[in-house]
Amino acid sequence: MHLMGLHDEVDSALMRIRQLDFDVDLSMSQFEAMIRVVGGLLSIYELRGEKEPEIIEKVRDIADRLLWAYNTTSGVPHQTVNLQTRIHNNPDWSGGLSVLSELGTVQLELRTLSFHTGDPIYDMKATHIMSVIRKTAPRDMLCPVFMSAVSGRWSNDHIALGALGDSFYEYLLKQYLLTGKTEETYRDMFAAAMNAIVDKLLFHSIPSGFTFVAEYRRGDYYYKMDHLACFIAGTLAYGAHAIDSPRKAEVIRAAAGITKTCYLMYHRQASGVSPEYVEFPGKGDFINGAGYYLLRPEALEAMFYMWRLTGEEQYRTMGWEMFQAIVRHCRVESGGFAGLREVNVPQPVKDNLQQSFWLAETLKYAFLLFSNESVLDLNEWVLNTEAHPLKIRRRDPLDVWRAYESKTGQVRWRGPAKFVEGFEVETDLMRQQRLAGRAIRPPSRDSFGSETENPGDDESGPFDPVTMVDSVIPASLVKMARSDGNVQPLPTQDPQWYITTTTTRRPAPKTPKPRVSDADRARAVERQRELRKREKQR
Ligand code: DMJ
Repeated sequence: MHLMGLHDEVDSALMRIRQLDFDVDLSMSQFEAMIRVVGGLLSIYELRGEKEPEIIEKVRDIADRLLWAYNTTSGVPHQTVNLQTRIHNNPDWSGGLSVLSELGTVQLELRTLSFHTGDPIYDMKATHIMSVIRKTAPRDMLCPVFMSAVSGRWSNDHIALGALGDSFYEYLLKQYLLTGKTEETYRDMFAAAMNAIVDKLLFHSIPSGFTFVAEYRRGDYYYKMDHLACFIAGTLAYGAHAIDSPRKAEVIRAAAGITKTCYLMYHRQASGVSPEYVEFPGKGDFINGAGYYLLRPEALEAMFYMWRLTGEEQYRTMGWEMFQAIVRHCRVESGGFAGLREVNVPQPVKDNLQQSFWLAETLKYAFLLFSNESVLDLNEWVLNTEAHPLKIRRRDPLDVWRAYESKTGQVRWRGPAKFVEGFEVETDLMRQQRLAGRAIRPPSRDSFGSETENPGDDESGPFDPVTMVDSVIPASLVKMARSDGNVQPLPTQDPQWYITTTTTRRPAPKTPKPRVSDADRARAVERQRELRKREKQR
């Protein structure tokens, strides 16, 4: 609405947002809430000139609740979190594991939130996940789609650019772009993934030569492409250009091929709307997999990036045909839009749901495809995975600390940071608790500055209090410990900050924490609820 100049509508939406109460007994996906709610609110805050602190307070309220899901042994977040009870977990369908596209797609939002609040906790949580990934990722950066939140290790060989994997690859590039191309580690990770996608996952169907990206699992290729995977065309083309890859021409050619196939996924259906996924049996031309359409944006997203990059009219022509088909079949007479149950029929039946990404993404990409570039300058803005624009800022990773210091006066910025490799780091409080043989409880927000990184997982037993990966912490809070466990004094004269770049995991204590039974936990939650109710009544 803001990009379209509908400012009165934005005003009234913000009025409602101010009234939202996030203190509800409701479990939700921390990732979906992060990219939609946190991302959306940060975006409108920035687009309107960063003058409404109450929006940031709202974001902070929900983000702090979502961060409970990050209280795991590895620091890799669980999928689901309850906004009130703090209970967080990974559901059964994923075998109790965390999902790559979720844990790798919160960094733009959390780092932007740190910038605006001056509180580094969000940034640290986000970059910590990237460190866990980097430590165990294959050299080509094609990472399996599931990771254990306990060990921080991958759990199978399934590689996908569609469901479960997609936006992880998008955020490798966009993390590099968001900080004004200052963090080369993300450029390198993206470049590795980009090259591997083109070298290992890209195919051309027989006989028609449709370009597509396959999945890989159980030691073999699976020739299937999700509608979700169409985003990779835009990401590859935009990325090759942004990092000025020596393989730029080749990558843009591959991206153009994928974009064309995504168009054909629409064009070849009786309704003109794409199915959820297609299969290329034996690398043959595609046939429909699941035939439903959820109002997804990725094909129009590809058209948008290809148009911006090449200026070739064909992308507007294809996009217009797709957009018209969607509007023709998905518009609901009484208002709004809905998905379709089966697309390969002339008159598809609607489902009963308007996904929020229809407004945030699909319509936005369609609008931007036909707008002047000045409506959204990609030199100034990066679109998060839900297409909410976030402002590009050249950033020193220490800026969040400086801002925190100047705001609270709690720590003083005087000198350069000390980069520490091969050390474990622990704060005084961590040390005291370790020596006393006590597991550290997850910190409350108030305890920031003493215990922020890698809080223990209250559900999966004791955690290693001295593991801290690629973090920035003020020297005043640090004791150094070598990996043999002997605590050493600070090794140099009075550095103000420590940045750890590696860590050695200390074996978890032998004596397991007494397990709390499900019944006990349920009783405790019930008790809490009762107390809160009484509190409210009072
Ligand atoms: C959106 O929520 C985001 O683009 C996400 O990254 C994956 N897919 C949906 C829309 O299809």
